[in-house]
Amino acid sequence: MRGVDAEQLAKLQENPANIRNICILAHVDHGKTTMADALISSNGIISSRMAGKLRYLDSRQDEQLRGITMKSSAISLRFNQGDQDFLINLIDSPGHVDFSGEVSTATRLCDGALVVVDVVEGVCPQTHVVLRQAWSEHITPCLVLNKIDRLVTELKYTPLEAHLRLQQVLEQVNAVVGNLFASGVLEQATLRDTEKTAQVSDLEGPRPNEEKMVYDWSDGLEETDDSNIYFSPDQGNVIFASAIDGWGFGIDHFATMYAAKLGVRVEILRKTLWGDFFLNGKTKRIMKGAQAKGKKPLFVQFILENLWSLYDTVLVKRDKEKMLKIIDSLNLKIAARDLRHNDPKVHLQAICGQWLPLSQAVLSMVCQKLPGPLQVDSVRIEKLMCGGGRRFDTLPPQSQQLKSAFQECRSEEDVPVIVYISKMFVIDNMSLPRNKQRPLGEEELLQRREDARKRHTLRVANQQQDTKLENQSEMSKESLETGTILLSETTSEEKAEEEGETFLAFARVFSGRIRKGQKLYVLSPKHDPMKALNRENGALGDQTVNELSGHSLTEFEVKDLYLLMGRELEPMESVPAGNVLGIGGLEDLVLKSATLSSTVACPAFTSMTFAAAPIVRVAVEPKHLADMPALVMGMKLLNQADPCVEVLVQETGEHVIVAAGEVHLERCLDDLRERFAKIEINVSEPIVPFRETIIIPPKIDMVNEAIDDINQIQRTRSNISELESEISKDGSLDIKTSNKLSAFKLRACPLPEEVTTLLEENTELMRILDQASVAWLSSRTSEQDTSDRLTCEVLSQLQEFRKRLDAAFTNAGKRWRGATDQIWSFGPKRCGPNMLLNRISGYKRPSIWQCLDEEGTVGSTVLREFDGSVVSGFQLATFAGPLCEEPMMGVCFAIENWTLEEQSNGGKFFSTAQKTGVDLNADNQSILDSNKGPRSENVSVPNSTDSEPYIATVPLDVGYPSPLVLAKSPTSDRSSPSVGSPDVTSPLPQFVGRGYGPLSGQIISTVKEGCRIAFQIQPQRLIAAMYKCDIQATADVLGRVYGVVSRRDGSILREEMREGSAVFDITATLPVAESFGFAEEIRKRTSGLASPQLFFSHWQVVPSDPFWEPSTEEELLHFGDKAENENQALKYMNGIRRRKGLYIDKKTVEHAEKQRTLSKNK
Ligand SMILES: Nc1nc2c(ncn2[C@@H]2O[C@H](COP(=O)(O)OP(=O)(O)OP(=O)(O)O)[C@@H](O)[C@H]2O)c(=O)[nH]1
Ligand SMILES: [Mg+2]
Repeated sequence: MRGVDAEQLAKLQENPANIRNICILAHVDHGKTTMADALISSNGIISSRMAGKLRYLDSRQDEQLRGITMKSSAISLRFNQGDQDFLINLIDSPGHVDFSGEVSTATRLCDGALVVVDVVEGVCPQTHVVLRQAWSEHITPCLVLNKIDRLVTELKYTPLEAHLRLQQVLEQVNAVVGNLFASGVLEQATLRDTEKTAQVSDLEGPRPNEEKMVYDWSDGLEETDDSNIYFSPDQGNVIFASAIDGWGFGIDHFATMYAAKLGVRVEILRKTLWGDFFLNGKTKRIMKGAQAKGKKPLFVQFILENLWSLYDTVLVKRDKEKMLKIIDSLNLKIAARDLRHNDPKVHLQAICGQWLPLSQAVLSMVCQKLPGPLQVDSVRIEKLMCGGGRRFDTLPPQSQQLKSAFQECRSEEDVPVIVYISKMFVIDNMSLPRNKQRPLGEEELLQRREDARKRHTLRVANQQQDTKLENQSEMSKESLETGTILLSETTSEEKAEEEGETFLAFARVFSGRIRKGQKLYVLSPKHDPMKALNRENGALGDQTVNELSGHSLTEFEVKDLYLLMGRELEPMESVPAGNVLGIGGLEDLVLKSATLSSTVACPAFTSMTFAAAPIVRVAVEPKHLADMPALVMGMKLLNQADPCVEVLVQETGEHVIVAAGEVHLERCLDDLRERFAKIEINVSEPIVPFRETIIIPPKIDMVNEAIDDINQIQRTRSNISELESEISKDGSLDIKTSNKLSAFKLRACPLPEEVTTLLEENTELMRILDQASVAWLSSRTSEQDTSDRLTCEVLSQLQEFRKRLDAAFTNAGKRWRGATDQIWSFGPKRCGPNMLLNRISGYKRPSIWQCLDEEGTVGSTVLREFDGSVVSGFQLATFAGPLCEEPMMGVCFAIENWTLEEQSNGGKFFSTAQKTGVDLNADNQSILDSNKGPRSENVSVPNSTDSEPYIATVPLDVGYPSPLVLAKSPTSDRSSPSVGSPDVTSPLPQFVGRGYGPLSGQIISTVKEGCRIAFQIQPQRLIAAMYKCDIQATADVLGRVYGVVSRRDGSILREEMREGSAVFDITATLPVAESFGFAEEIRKRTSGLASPQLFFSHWQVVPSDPFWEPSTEEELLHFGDKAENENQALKYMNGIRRRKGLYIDKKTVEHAEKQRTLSKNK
């Protein structure tokens, strides 16, 4: 029988002071859902006997089958403490690494979290992840040390050993928190420092502590108070529990109990019950130093020993008499039905459930220690409101005022409504309240009875008239038939409605009250409150909405609101601020997450960060081609229903699903088959991403013999394209465009490892840098300052990135000196782990770092024409390398010379590069002038014989925004992906290079081709994506685990025996390409005793050369002349090439002649 109904909960929703929005976070299988069961049973939603067995919040069939949670789901509970009623909106999250996206969606809506740790397994990888997630979302965590029963029953620890173990686990967790705290403080300190110096330099010029050359990183760490961030039982933020047996307690419970018995004050006991204190029997005083004196700590004496003896009596000795005594002494009332039960576990659970109810302990901690919606951290609000490194004070004043709406969390009519949707989820229509049979009231029952009676009498009367009906006319028969048909039609419609699926938004009201029929805006991430407000002020209200709709905001009417009750939903008329809810009718407007608001001044919330990036891809196709539309539709729905999956159509036309891991992929495919597309599908082998790179030529061969001189250049000669090119002995390449107007000298070399790692880690910064640099260039011309929109934090991060890059280059040796300032672009996508360097002696282009420098420190700013085309060529080359068209990584292309001949009227070409530049500093005005028309008279080219100067135009390709295109460029290339000036319809004849197409296009393809050839000159390698893999296994299955790991080309990094147990913690790495079925195989081979957790860790070069053939005598001797089987890189490469339909250099028939001869002889 349910203890609380929806009306009561709705009433509780009105009092934000007594609302707690919390989520349960932990590593996989540490007992989150089991604990949620215990909490749910306290509200009578499930019986306490079924708690732990039912796993009520795992409502999907596959969740129940596999025993893991796959999605986060919410339930609202009531908790009564003293004279106060609390509303707990509880969200259970999955712990499996593949579903960590769901954790992000849960934490975003909460103010507090319960972090559960299995005391036997201790802190595991996902525990780190969830703690970091809670930290970065600024939500307060509390700790539950779970599965303490395992210390008694499985590990057979004594209470003293168990106490030690609990201390260890607590220390482990606090170490993680301490690290997070320290890094947070240091970040803040650096930020403060940067801000301070920036302010001072603004005022005075010279920096105050320039003489202080050594920065003390621990600055600020000591003065910041960290006492309240740690978990400590005496602070009341730790619960000791066994979710499966339904018990749990905090120190407070025992402190109050023993205070009366021992005559000691509660506060003293609270401080001493956990820790190194003991009770001196003689003096009856609590003393310090239990360990040193070999005494039992209070925690052992007063708590653990009692628990241990209960377990011993009930489970081991099964001593019923003693058990009854214990029940009596604890003053418990156990139902006779439970006492009669044969299973001692039932006795134990009945006793513990009453003595130390888990729900009581956990929920009272939640109410006391976790913040409610009224105490939302102000830093958190600012972070939520400002995405993309934007500063809070750059938001328009109306938007800044909304901060107080967040903090006050009011729900009166005049308060703006702000709702955040963190994910969309699907439920089948059957679970919608409108399709559910609700229990009938007494009056309705009477009415129905009356109706039935009437129908019966009517039927009897009809039967009597049957004979007359036989003579009825045809027409009336027909009408009767149509009537039935109509009737059956409506029922089939209803059936379809019941069978379908409905999307609901998983959301939280942060301010105001959302109600049915209300009109709200859906704000897309691109929504800029400033723009919207300007428009609203400038024009009529309705018009603005129409103008903006479809761009960044859409208006909609709220249709259905639901209270989320786990597997059930309760319809609501309105929901006030501070609550979690479900919203219907948004499937066409919201893809995955969104912000809803009643005011356009509200900025879109910062997007969520996902801990696991999707990495496993498969291509899917329908079994029957006619089902293609269903597949496309199904993929769309799948994308919407899962926060972490990506679906895309590749250039090849393949429909691809990208999932976070194997388990996630399997769930996605099941959903696609059974829920969204409802068709049979074929699924390709997993597509694993690879990267291509080059290395420094190896010094030894495959049999460890020194290589004298392998001439790599020989091999690439045959591949060289029709473009005119020449490879010189030092490994550089000279290449000319097909019209011979421009020539390049370039060279490829591997980037130092440290640099590649830096680039890889700072993709987001590089993107911001690129945008800022483009904005900087455009602000030179349009004179609007855009740089101040970057927060100090981002600016200091960028400066730091530059410094670290510089240091990495310096460490790498002389040849890299000054490379940081020569960076032309990163690639692919302008923010990848490859670099284009400008080593052209006469070309000093504006540095990419210039946007960070103070005004006035700008160096040379000559931007040469076609600069953008060179960058585009580089982007294309790095996007798909020559090995198997996978992106490049860790490659540096240095352009050492670039000549650009100028075309004269008579078709003669002349000029060197330096002459065709635009000095942005000196000629700023001229450029501005040139903006007014296609050709400028003001800008002249020295030595130019052409009467029509073309240098004032800067045609920029891929990625440059249109303001940079200073004039309508006659040289713009229409074939390049995003040329900034769309109104150029045809290139002017003089810029078309002798029938070979526009020059900018030729430069793009020449640079691209040049980069590819330069890459091929060097020894090439594939880079494989690697998983890190954590396995916990007992000693007896260790050998089998190692067997499976090594068979799949994995390597063991670490192996540690856990103290006091026979369990080993193994960390290994494994290529993603070899990982499919790995978890399953390990589980099978070890009979389920070991189960690995895989998560993407890094990229690693495959050591073998994909083009290697045995050449030296030793190699031939060792491998024979066909050594393909040995070559892992070749296998990977051919696999990818085959999938992509590229040419493979492989004989399909080995001994064709022999076969023919054989058949002839037959
Ligand atoms: N011995 C013991 N087992 C427990 C306890 N709590 C949970 N379990 C068991 O641990 C297993 C995992 O429990 P779940 O509650 O599904 O764990 P979870 O954290 O929700 O797992 P995911 O949602 O998949 O991350 C189940 O078999 C539970 O019966 C406990 O306190 N003691
Ligand atoms: Mg679970």
